[in-house]
This record gives sequence, C-alpha cells and structure tokens, in this order.
Amino acid sequence: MPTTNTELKAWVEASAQLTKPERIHWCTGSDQEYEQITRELVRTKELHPLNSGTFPHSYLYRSDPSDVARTEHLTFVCTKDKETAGPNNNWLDPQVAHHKIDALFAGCMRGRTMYVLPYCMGPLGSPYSRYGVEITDSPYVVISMKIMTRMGNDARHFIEQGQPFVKGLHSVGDLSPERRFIMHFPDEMMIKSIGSGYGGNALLGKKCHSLRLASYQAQHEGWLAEHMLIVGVENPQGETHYIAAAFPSACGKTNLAMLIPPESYKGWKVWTVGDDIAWIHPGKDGRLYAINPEAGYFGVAPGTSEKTNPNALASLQHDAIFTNVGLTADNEPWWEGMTTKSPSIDWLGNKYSYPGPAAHPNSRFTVAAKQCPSYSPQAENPQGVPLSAIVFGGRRPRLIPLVCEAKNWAHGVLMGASLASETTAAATGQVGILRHDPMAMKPFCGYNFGRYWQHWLSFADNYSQLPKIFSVNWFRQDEAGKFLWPGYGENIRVLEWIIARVKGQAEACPTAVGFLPAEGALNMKGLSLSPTHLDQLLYVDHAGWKDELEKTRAYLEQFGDDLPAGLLRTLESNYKSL
Ligand code: GTP
Ligand code: SPV
Ligand code: MN
Repeated sequence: MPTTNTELKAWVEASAQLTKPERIHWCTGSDQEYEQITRELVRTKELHPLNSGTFPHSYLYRSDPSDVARTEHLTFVCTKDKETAGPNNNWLDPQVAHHKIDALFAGCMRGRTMYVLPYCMGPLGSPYSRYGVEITDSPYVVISMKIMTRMGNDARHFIEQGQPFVKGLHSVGDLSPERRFIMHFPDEMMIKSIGSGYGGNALLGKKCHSLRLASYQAQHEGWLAEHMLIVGVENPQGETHYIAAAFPSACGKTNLAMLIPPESYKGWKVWTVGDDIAWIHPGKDGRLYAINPEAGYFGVAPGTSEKTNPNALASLQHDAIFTNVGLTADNEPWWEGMTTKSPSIDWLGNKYSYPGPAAHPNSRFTVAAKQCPSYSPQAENPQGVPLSAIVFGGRRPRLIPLVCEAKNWAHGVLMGASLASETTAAATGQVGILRHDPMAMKPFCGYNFGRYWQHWLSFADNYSQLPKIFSVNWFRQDEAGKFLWPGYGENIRVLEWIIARVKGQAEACPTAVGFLPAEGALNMKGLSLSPTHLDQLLYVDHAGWKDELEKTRAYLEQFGDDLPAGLLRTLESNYKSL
C-alpha cells in the first residue's frame, strides 16, 4: 500500500474486507491516469467521446435515468443525539445507520476495482484546506473528482504528514433508489454513500464533506462553511471588492460568479473565485476571508448560452465532461437554452423528438476552474479573499425586492434564515414549490439550524469589520409570468449598488423591510427597462410581507429551544413599521 499512515491503511483494508473488490487502485491524480480511465470508459461505452474537432478531450456521460439529481429524503446526518442534527435533517442513530448501510456495502465491489482517492479541499498548503480520502467503485467519480478537487499524490503527502482526513466510502451499488443512502457521521469525520453515481451524492468532497461535515466542524472551530459563490468585482479604477452569495441549487450562483458586464460597464471586470461553496474564516483584522474549497465547476447546463454565460461556454471548449445532455447531429453537446444548432439525440440516447427536452433539466458540466476566462488569480490565495458583502437570494416570483440591504448583522442573519425559494431540478421531487431554504443550506447544513443561526449571530460579538448583508431576487415576475429583471450580465448593476453601499457612496431609502436603492441610485445606463418595471421590482407589498413574516415565524418556531432568542427579537423589532 502506498501509505505509511496506519489509520488510512487500516480503513482501506477494512473497506476492502467489507466490499470485496477484485483489485485496489490508489489514484495518483496524474493526467496519464485520467487518460487511462477515460479510455477504458470509452471502451466500455460508459463515456461517449464528443466531436474531437470542436470539443477535444470531452465526453458525454449518461447516468442511470433514475439517478440524475440529489436525493434529499435518502440523505442522513447521524449524530449521537437527534437534536444535534435538528429538524432540518433526516437522522439515524450512528450505530443503526452503520449497520443498515454496511449490509448494502457487503460484497458490493465483487469483480470491480476499488479506487482510493486522496483529495484536498482548498488550495494545497492553505491553513484553511482540509483533506479527505474517497473510496469508490465508480471510475466516473474518479475522473470527476480529479477535475473538482486537488486529487492524488499531492493531497496524499499532506495526509502522510499527519493531516486529519475525512473518510468517504462510496459505491454505486445496484443504483436502486430503494437501496440508496447518503449518510454522514460528523463525529467520526466519515461519509458512507451507496446507490447513486450522481454528483452531490457521489463526489463526496463536494456537498457531503465541504458543506455537511465542514459546517459541523466550522461551528466548533469558529468559522463558516457555506453554499456560496465568491466573486470579485473590479471597477474601472482597478479596485476589487469580493462578494459571497448564497442562492439555493440551480438559482444562479455559477452565473453570477462568471458574470460579464454589459457594454455600458466599460472598465469593469468580474473575477470568479468560486461558484458553489465558500469556507469563510475571520482574519486578525476582524474581516471575513473566503476560500473556495473546490477546483472545478459542476454546473447546470440548461440555460447556459453565449448570451447568458459566455464564460461558462468558453470554459467548456475542451477537457470537459457533460452529464445527461443531448447531442447535435455533429456530435456536439446540446441543451435547452442553446441558441445555435439543434438536438438530434436526447439525454437518454434516443432520437430527439419535439418538444423534448433534449437535455435533462439537471444535466451538468464538469470542468476545471482554471479553464474559466474569468478565473481569479486570488482563487489560489491560501489566505482567501476579504469579503465586502454577503448576499442571500432565491427564486421568488413575487414579494422579494430586486435588492435590499439589511439594517445590521443580526437583521442580515434573519434575512438569510428567512430565505425561501422555489424548488428546482437539482434535487428529486416536485419543481417550483416554494420552500424555506435558510442560507440556501436546507439540504446541506450538517447540524441543527437553530444552533447554526446562533453561530452566525455570534460573529457580531466577536468581529468588528463584518461584511454588509443584502438580499437579492433576480426572479420576480409580472402578472404574465415574465421575469421583470433581465438578469445575468445586468446583475452587475445590483452588485455596483451593493459595493457603493459598502463604501458609503450610494443612496438608499429606509423601508419597513430594509434599505432599498433610492430613486436614481441603481445605475440604469444602457438598459431599457421601463420605470414601471423597476417600480415593481422594488415594490414593498406590506400585506404580503406581513403574511411572509408570519410564515417565517412559524417556520423558525419549529426549532423550539434551539431557536436563538436574538433571532426572534430581531424579527419582532425590525418589521414594526409594516
Ligand atoms: P447549483 O450548481 O445547483 O448550486 O446551481 P447555481 O446556483 O450555480 O445555478 P446556475 O447559475 O447554474 O443557474 C441555474 C439556472 O438559473 C440556469 O438555468 C440559469 O440560466 C438560470 N439563471 C441564472 N442566473 C439567472 C438570472 O439572473 N436570471 C434568470 N432569469 N435566470 C438565471
Ligand atoms: C447543487 O445541487 O446545489 C449542486 C449540484 O451544486 S450537487 O453537487 O449535485 O449538489
Ligand atoms: Mn450547489
């Protein structure tokens, strides 16, 4: 075994004893290894090579049709007592959970290769990076983890030197949704996942490690692990402000992180630090610093186009994996929202027939972060980037204004805790149902939300230079169901106002729900938006808000004794004028 770490050795041995693989492959993370595994997957027809002229070194992967999204009802947090996991998580006693899932792991790798993948989340050598080892029988997971994390020998060396590591055991099992579980054991720093090959269920460094386990650790250690993009906004004077934003799954993080400003924003430049996860640590100066633990993007394909997200498209020109998209007649990937060509094969591999869809609504691309033209040089900074603002947003056809500034930190935490959004195809279940998704962490917080909000509130007691907090909503609709706001690149207008507020240079008007842009304060140059649309986007409907607050209160009260008194007090005191 290529390790001297006795803990790692013992765990790999025990996992092999349980799952009975035919052989064990320790991943080095080298390009040759990637080549060799993709070649083998092409041979077995699990990967389909795309047009080598236009999409060199790129592949289509078709998953099992029943395995296309996260399965939240099969995801568990197994802490010693149920209260620690909280009403926001499915819970099982750790012993019961191990027993249940180990029965499914028994002999599941017979005749297969067990891959052992050491990985690092965060820039190699950063004091904030964390390590893990995923054991998996899925070569698709291996090549995806190579793109999404710092995977292989470099990471293993840190583990050899005694860095603690998360143990993740994964098998595709028989892919039966009846025998699919994603289980987390925060006290053991362990993850066990069986029955799914889908991203969030199977790439254990991502949501399982970097959010569920990391949020649990972060609470104990005084930092935050969040479902947030990190973006740098550079103005024409060359000054860059960093913003972290939490939107629920498939609600616009990748797009905001890769934004290209419109023509009228000459001299402005947007830098992508991260598109899904932020680890946020307080610095000695009282500011908050964020790193992106990931090294790649696992992005939503549908809706990604030359018009909406040219940076994503540019990233995808080579060395990318596309999962569950359609194909054009000339063997190029295709999905809904693409403005060129047309589909000839759908995501199931059948001949496309109108009206489709050709791509699964949760079809995805996997690509290295450094392939993005806007990839920030600061993304590799081991200290992270200082945050000027934190933003919460969701899909809200009504009520929530385009942008709103919190009155103070506690009010901002309440805004985050009150976040609700329409469900999307990123998780199995009905789409378009409004649900509470505090801080966009409903599926990802590894412990009791009540305690999580207390942890957030406590930052105001300890740090003096906290970012300002805002809420945004790109998805407000008119009566006909049309989006009122053009979104995408035009979202820079909102970011500009946010930054100007941070610098104390923009006008805001106090309303019953927070500070909204004063008349004329949002830069509308070059945008033909009717003034009535802007009024609608910023309209504060008092009756609607009263109703919203009652629903928020009822939701928060579920958390009983764990609900911080400070959060309820903030709710009482901040909305008096409604
Ligand atoms: P996850 O990877 O699931 O966490 O999603 P995400 O938050 O990164 O969402 P993403 O940026 O991939 O966007 C999801 C969908 O929302 C895509 O179809 C986008 O085209 C669409 N979208 C993103 N930004 C906007 C926007 O500003 N306005 C509108 N109308 N749609 C948007
Ligand atoms: C999400 O669902 O929020 C994603 C995709 O970013 S997954 O990695 O599958 O969770
Ligand atoms: Mn996500």
